[in-house]
Amino acid sequence: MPMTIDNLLRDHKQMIEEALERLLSGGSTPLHLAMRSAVLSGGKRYRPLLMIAAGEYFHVPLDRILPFACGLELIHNYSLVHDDLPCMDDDDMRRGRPTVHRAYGEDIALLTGDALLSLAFEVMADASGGPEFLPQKVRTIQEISRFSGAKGMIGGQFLDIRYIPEEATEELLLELMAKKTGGLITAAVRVGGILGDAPEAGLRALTTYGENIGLAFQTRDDILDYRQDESKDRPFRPNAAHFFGLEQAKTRLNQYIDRAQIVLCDAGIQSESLVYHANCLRLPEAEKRDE
Ligand code: GRG
Repeated sequence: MPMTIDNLLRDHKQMIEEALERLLSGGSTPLHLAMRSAVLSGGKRYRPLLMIAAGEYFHVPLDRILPFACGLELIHNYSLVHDDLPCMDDDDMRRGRPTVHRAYGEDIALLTGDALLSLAFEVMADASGGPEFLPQKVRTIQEISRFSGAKGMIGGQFLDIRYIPEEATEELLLELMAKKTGGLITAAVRVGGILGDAPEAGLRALTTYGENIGLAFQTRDDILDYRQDESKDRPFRPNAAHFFGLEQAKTRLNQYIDRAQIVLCDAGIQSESLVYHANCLRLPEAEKRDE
């Protein structure tokens, strides 16, 4: 029976879940329980799936890519734990459950994020592959460090917490989105390409694809949050639907997705999975009609 894209993604997701469970299986202290609860709580695993999709196109074996896919997902989960803290977004619920600081306390939540970040780098550094793999491994870890740190996700979060709607410019908002959300997403596809020795042109195309998917991801999230955010009793957070208006934000979302797909096509990268991951970001029909 031919493998459908849904079956392929289900298999990859299961493989990621099992690997994450293995990585988090030791220990029974509240810190260990909180780490498990933070990660093994039903995330979509969008970033590791993207990495695997990009890697597969360039013939990277799954066992080679898995430590980096898990590392990136651990970094994403640490960022969610810290982002939910009272000093950041102050959220009570995540993935339909109490946030880590709500369930375990702020002190444990802080340490949970720290420990997940350290574990991510341990897992990636431990990736096996022999001496000839070392330069590629170092380059991959460099990429992930850069896109998750002050030049990437954390830099974007910094712009987010300092955001003043009345003073915001389009350039600032796009930089914030590209770094905060686009950082890890761009890293995911680039790492797939790097592990597969993608040629420079291929890597450039993957980067532009990732950048557009990153902007699409955050724009979509902002559109879905828009009405809800307005009713929240808290300082107004950066939101593309608020900045551009709901209609223009919807147009932009489609443009980002289209651009991501066109750049792949222009580079001759015929990956059904990468096209699928971009299309996943289109709005649900009900949201399109509700205007
Ligand atoms: C505070 C360290 C620190 C970083 C904050 C990524 C980030 C930077 C904050 C997360 C909050 C947020 C709204 C980010 C925008 C990206 C986003 C919508 C994240 C949620 O990602 P999903 O939908 O979540 O992939 P799941 O639950 O599926 O993993």
